[in-house]
Amino acid sequence: MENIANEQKELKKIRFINVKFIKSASKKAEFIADELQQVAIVGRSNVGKSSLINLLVNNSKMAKTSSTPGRTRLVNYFNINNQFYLVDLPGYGYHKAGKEHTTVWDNTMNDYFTDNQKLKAVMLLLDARLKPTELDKQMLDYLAERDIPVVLVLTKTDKISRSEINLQKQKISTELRFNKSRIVATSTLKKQGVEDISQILEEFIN
Ligand SMILES: Nc1nc2c(ncn2[C@@H]2O[C@H](COP(=O)(O)OP(=O)(O)OP(=O)(O)O)[C@@H](O)[C@H]2O)c(=O)[nH]1
Ligand SMILES: [Mg+2]
Repeated sequence: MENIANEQKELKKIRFINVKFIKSASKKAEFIADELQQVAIVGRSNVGKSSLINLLVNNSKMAKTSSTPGRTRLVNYFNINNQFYLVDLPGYGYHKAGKEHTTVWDNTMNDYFTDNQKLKAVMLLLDARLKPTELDKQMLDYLAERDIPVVLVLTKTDKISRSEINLQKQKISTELRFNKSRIVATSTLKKQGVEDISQILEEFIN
């Protein structure tokens, strides 16, 4: 019986097989509003959003990554198996000289999240080594207020030990009052976390 249940789970898991970059949008008029569902990726600048996309789709050149924060300034859409869009959003908390971000969402982000019926889940990325910032908490509250399901993704776990990863999961779960089963540890360097994310996303995409 258990085998059958496991097999069914395997079959339902999200696979990233047929992946296409569709477009970059800079304003509401350019956003995609077709019938496909969407899963968005948000997080502080430089936390590893574009790298995570590349890990998931198994192509290091799909999304542009950079060691310079603030690289992704646009909303980038990737079509996954004609099943849903993976959406790479601009990072927050990037301090450009004379232009400080005091809130998480600029107008583009607000427009993206407002009345987006096709948005089924958001992956909120947190550096596994750091405490969540005020902006991370604002983002989480913002999504909670809109009843948008969130998966917390810890990035760069290759930089800490396994026990530190577990401790961090526990701390974050307590501090943010967040269900531990929705916290995933990832490393793009070690190619870890794809299976867990695939399984969790399956709950939201149908
Ligand atoms: N060691 C390690 N480095 C990582 C990992 N993921 C990302 N990085 C590095 O972190 C830096 C930022 O990665 P990006 O994927 O460009 O980050 P981003 O969140 O898309 O950044 P913005 O587009 O600027 O908001 C790059 O130098 C990556 O190589 C990881 O799992 N392990
Ligand atoms: Mg990026």
